[in-house]
Amino acid sequence: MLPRPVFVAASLLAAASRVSALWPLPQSLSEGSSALRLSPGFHITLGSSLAVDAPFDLYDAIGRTQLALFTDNLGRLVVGRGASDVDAFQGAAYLTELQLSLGSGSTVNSVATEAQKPIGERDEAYTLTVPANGSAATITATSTLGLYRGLTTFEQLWYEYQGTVYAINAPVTIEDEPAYPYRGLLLDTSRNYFPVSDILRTLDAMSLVKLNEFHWHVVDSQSFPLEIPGYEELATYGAYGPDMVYSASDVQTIVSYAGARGIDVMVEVDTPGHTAVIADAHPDFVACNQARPWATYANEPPAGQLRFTNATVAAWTAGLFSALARMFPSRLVSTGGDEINVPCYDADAETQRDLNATGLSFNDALAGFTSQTHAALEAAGKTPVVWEEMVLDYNLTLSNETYVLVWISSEDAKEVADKGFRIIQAPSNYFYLDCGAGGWVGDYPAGNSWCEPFKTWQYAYTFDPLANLTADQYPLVAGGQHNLWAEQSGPENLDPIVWPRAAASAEVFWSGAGGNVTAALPRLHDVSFRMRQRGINSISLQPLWCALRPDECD
Ligand code: CP6
Repeated sequence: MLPRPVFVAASLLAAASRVSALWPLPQSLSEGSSALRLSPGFHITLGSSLAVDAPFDLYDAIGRTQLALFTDNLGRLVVGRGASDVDAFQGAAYLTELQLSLGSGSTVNSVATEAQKPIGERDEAYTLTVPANGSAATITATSTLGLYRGLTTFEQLWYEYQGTVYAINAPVTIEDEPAYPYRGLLLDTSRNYFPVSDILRTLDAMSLVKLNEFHWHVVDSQSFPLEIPGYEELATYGAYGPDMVYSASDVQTIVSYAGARGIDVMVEVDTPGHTAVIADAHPDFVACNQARPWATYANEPPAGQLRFTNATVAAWTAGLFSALARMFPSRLVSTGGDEINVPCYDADAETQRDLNATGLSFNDALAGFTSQTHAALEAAGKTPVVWEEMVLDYNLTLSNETYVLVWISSEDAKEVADKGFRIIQAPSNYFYLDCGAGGWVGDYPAGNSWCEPFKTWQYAYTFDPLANLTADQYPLVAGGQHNLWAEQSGPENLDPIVWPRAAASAEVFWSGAGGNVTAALPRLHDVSFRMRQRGINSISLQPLWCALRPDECD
């Protein structure tokens, strides 16, 4: 007998009936039990501090919010699809105005400019009030980014039933800011290509749950779909095809679409491993290019890694990072550094000749290469980001400003913190979204795959960002991210494999903790339904029957 699936208990739904389905949960929330209707003439206004010079992307966000409120058509799921609320909202007051204002003395920047600030300087705090009597609702903040986050929360207060858009929890007061400044999602666009429209839709979904960093793992060993000014040959020879390239103008589209939604774009060119594709344009730059058996020289086919011991290669790579730095306004750029295959370099006569000629150890040569690429980034005003092996396996002396992505295991954060580095939590045992098909050529040995166990949203939701750290190390944790490696993903399964699972880390890192999955589930249903209303194919987590008849679905 298979175990019977467990759906939401009616008692829990009843208990949750007056709780708004906000996601992520705000730091502080007070709500009443009065109904409020959104007036058909509802409009969003700007307080005096913004009236003169509100940035275009804030106007744009206001327009999107106004539209979404009347077009999302989200029936109330937490207490059924609205029918039980009808009595409440008959005769309720109408809300006609939401006023946005910035605190006095705040600088008026675009939302994008605020979102692209260094980690720790991003001001996402806001206060939202919705009176019960129909007088104006307010969002106040000290940055346009805070106002933008407030708009996102405001949208989540409203439901629709038979043409009436209503809330049932007025008056509402929310004071909110993120627990962690970095809340990301990694997308790998090398193993399989994703059209720009898929990336834009992913950015929409991210912003609905207040994620603020798109970690774009744009290239890898399999394909090089990025056109970099001065380095165009990489995409010319390395993309899967001419129609599978992100042009410089595509990058601008993605960066500004993200910025307008409060999201920074951190690009990664993984080095010196994961670079086989560079051989298509520069065969001399790559060791053990497509060597076989590939499993000896790489974790996935094809084998091939940059000859980092070669001075020409190192200078060329530093130049590539300088060019990359000019394409992206973010202060963060990742130089990668994961999964270096040492047998590949051991077998490469050129690398061995370089090491002999310079007298450098493997680690010292790698340190020299990395300091050259990092110096190029620092000269461009960027802060480098690396995968954990750079500091744990190779013990490179990097600037303490460097952010280290912990991925192999959540257990490794402690060691990174002990070395004094700042941490981005991206552990495979909680936050890896890949593996839809349960096995591919890269699973070696077959059946012993990283796909197991499947990482449920429930498990991700129990992640403790501060586990094993001492209190004085807590400030080193910048935040964290879900990751979609795309060996088994493409446009066809992008949304369902990411959403709503990635909402779990969004709440962990905004609210500071996840934890109780049973209490979270009704809110996550709303996340998923709202995403679908916006064209994101977020999956169902229970039969619709349970949403229609919550009292009977236990
Ligand atoms: N590609 C790159 C990958 C992975 C990493 N880097 C990866 C490794 C192990 C698992 C999943 C993905 N496919 N460039 C590791 C950061 Cl389980």
